[in-house]
Amino acid sequence: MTQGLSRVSSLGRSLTMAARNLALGRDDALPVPPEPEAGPSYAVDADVPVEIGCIKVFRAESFPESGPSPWLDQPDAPAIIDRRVARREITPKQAEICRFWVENGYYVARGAIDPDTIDEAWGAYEAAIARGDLTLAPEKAAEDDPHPGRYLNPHLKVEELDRLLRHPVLVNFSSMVLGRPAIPFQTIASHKGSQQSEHSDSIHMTTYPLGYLAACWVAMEDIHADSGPLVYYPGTHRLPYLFSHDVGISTDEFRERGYTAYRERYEPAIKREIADHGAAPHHFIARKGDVLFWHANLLHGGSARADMRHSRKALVHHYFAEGCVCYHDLSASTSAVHGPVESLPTCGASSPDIAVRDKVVA
Ligand SMILES: O=C(O)CCC(=O)C(=O)O
Ligand SMILES: [Fe+2]
Repeated sequence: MTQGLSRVSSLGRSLTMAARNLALGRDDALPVPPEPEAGPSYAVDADVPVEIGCIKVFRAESFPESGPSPWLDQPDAPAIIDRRVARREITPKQAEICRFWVENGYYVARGAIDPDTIDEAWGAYEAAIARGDLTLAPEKAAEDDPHPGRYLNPHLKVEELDRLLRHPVLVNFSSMVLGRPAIPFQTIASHKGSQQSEHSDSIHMTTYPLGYLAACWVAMEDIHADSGPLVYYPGTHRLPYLFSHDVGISTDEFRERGYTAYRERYEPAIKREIADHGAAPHHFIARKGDVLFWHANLLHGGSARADMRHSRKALVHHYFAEGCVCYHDLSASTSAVHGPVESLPTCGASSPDIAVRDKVVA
């Protein structure tokens, strides 16, 4: 085994633990979040080990093609699900959810978060804004847009949002579909529809091996159909991953032109993918407390706001799986999700070009 890589060999164990702990809906007992595994958490038991300290440019094209894929992405996932339910490692209800995930790459958990928790979290967010602890940019989508813009990682400033990010239902669901303990990474709070073009979160939050990211969108109020609901395309998680390199965005170009290059080439490429595959849009018309979970590669975005007056209050959460390498493909920088970047091993005398990623909106 190369330096910096330890075969945690935790897939089966973590999965069982996570699945056992999963609970959805108000009838289930509140589960205990899975304990993080011991050991160097940046390491990964990849089928093709890499000397992580020698990766100079954290780009998808710098990594070999490698498994293991998350258990629900494996070709025999349905059979694995059957075996696990037969062994009573997951309940029949969880098996049904997992089968749906395999096919569709998402799951809607209605009423997964109780209204008091939602109100407490959003109230604390608004209070922090009122106190001036955080300031929202206007991000006006039109002259008559009355709602403020999004805020990245408000959980770092608002304890109640941090608690929501770590809510057992969210963490345990994510752990179940990832097959490893889910590590909270990033939050985005929004008062209004993002109108963000369709994308896969994997270009913003990339893992080695691929697929070890899960996201969820929590409705913080009832969502109006004219507010620009989240739009997602069932089944698109099975399309090939598309990275910066695939659309000709070099690290130099991203440094110089930032998201302009992304808008010029990545977004149209994704729209073409959707059209070529005839993928059908679904809109998340949610009630307060409903949660949409999605796969690392499920295409989604913010639909057009038909009526600017409607707010669309939401919290998005992103989780990486423990044990994978996590980075931002566009800027080729690592994510410090598993501890300080400085703690990554270096390769002999080389000095990896590693920068802490500080601002990414997925
Ligand atoms: O809330 C939205 O409209 C999109 C959010 C999103 O794409 C994300 O957070 O990954
Ligand atoms: Fe996204």
